[in-house]
Amino acid sequence: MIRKIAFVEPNTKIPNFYSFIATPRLGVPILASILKSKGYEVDVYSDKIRKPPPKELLQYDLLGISSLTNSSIEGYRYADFLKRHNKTVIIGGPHATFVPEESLAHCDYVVRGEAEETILELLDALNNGGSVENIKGISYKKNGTCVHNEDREFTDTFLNVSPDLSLVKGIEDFKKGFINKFTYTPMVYTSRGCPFNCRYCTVIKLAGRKLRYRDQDCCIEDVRAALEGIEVRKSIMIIDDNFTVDMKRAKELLHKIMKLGKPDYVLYNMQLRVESFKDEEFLALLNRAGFGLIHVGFESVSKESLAELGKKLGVEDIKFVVDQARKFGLKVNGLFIVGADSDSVKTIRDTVDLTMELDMAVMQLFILCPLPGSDVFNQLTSENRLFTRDWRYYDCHHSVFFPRTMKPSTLQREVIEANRRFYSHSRLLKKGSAGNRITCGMAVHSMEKFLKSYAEKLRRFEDRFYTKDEELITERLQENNARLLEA
Ligand code: B12
Ligand code: SF4
Repeated sequence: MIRKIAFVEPNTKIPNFYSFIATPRLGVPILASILKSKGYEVDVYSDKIRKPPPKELLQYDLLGISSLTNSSIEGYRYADFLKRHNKTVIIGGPHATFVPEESLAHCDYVVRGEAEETILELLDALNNGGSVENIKGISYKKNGTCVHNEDREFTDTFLNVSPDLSLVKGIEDFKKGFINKFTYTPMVYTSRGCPFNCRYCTVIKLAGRKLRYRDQDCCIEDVRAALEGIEVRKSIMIIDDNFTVDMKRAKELLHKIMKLGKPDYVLYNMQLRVESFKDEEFLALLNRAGFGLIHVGFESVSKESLAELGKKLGVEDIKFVVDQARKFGLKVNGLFIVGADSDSVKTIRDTVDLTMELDMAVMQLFILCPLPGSDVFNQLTSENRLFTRDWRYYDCHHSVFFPRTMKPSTLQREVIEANRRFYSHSRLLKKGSAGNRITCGMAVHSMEKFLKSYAEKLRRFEDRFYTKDEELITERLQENNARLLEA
């Protein structure tokens, strides 16, 4: 009989931009809250908060592992250990959803996509000897063959469920820690889904195109809980993929957040699309509600690359956003992606020039990452351009495919250089330099050593795939076995 359940969220050991942000994703705490309400005894482990000694996990009847692509290998390590001790193991989350067969080599069941309903049906079947054949959204093995049941429809079960973060083992002690006090970053979400279709993103496949909105009171309760006990300068992240699809609701929520009140040293941040900056009433509300940094996915300064990535923007939009933000006392974190087929070394340099010229508070320059499930992944796989399947490097910081007009190591080194320029010590020390820039600068500098040594690894095998002008020789791609990095 399964009564005692633990979820584990592994973390990657390779540092990324977010290594300083210590917070569990919300998916597993949501599932844990639902299971607890049904009478199960549930704990959540997050490596970022408290990495469990593997033996501690053996006390549970069933374990659920949640991984992103870059933490999947660490997740498999947990799963293999638990399987060696004959535990029932389920793997779910964004990575397993798109590579269920790979994940099934390490566990009993894979839950694909949203799991609020699936997990209850699966536990019911396991506890009562029922069949799993009709449970939508799961994959499992039958006589050594992988069976993928039909996909599950998007659910509404989560609309008034709050993720109970007290179920995360060690979280209260963690939050009091000298440094953790600063790095623990509460997250709140108010909706799921996104109507857009960026080619590098998997959100619409994970959460759907149609927006599903959580109950507003529930969201505000979550913000209130996030504010509790904060004593130091801190950001609270509103993590909706698209907060402003329903602008009326967005404004209502901001009014309610404003009414909660908050200490001055706490600021909210969220991600917004460029269109939202046209609504000045909204921007004024953001400022009054206490928002500081706004993350904006500009993605590129090149029209061709934008078209390739599925975005309809231009440099004028970037300037417009920065001006509007400044007018309303908000800071901009410009998110850019480089490495698309139309990108050249010049595009990368132009990007950092523009961000510096506009004096953006923060810049995040990502390398195009073919996340399993995305159109970009499917395209690059079909063109045999992925040179590694070591998922640890699929974190938007490492070059994992052959770009068209520069070698992978050139892409890698140009990004390192761009970051060095944007986060140069003189710019970090400049009077008035935003606190956010200093924090992000620390993250960038802490990654540099790893990224440089990665660039060196790329040089071991890339030359034969490029002309002396660094044009990709596509005919040579037949020599690529997608394991070149590992060789
Ligand atoms: C908030 C967020 C962040 C935050 C915090 C993340 C964190 N703590 O790791 C920040 C900004 C730091 C961040 C960083 C990154 N993120 Co992020 N992030 C998100 C976002 C917007 C929300 C995550 C969330 O809480 N979702 C809400 C819950 C409800 O969804 P969920 O976690 O997927 O859980 C559901 C199911 O997947 C399933 N499930 C999940 N786990 C399990 C386990 C079991 C056992 C079962 C049965 C089911 C199950 O059930 C849940 C309920 O239905 C998602 C997009 C999204 N909409 O999900 C991207 C997303 C998770 N991030 C993504 C990526 C790529 C990254 C980065 C690598 C790079 C980047 N540029 O953003 C870094 C890596 C960070 C790291 N940990 O190493 C990708 C992951 C894709 C993938 N295949 O790995 C996503 C999906 C966005 C995308 N572009 O497609 N991220
Ligand atoms: S990148 Fe953002 S806007 Fe584009 S599809 Fe993903 S969630 Fe939607």
